[in-house]
Amino acid sequence: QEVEQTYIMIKPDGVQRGLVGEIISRFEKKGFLLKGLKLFQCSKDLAQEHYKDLKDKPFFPKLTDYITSGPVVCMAWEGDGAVASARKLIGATNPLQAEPGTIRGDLAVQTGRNVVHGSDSPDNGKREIALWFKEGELCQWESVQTPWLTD
Ligand code: YYY
Ligand code: MG
Repeated sequence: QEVEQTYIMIKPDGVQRGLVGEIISRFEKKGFLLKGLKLFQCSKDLAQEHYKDLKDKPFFPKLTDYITSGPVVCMAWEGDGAVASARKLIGATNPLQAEPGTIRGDLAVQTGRNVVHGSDSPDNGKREIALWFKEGELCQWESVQTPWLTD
């Protein structure tokens, strides 16, 4: 059985505000395994495909404009329970409701500029990683930390 993977993306505001290292660090320190990482300027088509479940929402045009407004940092992180745990590390969609200690709770104030994306299910984790990464962009490797993180 394959290990769960989640797609995490630092949105253009996170990149512009110099929060890339801070955000990556939270997932790295937690103990997930980094499988893919790149700085990337995405097309409107890709942003629309990524957020296709929201295409009928009134904020959809603004959301896709925002995601394409500058480079994003695309990441694939792996680990048991990585999807739900990453959502907890990220915090609530509205940063004013996100708990202190979460990325959005600590680093953002507005839903429309909430600095980071995380997949909401293992199936979407797979779908989104396949959407944002090409063949050969993910690395198969083992971390020396694994025996110190798991029994
Ligand atoms: O998964 P998450 O990012 O926490 O929220 P979603 O409900 O999937 O919405 C995706 C994205 O859309 C959200 O991060 C900000 C934006 N958005 C918005 O601009 N206004 C809303 N009322 C709801 C969501
Ligand atoms: Mg979502």
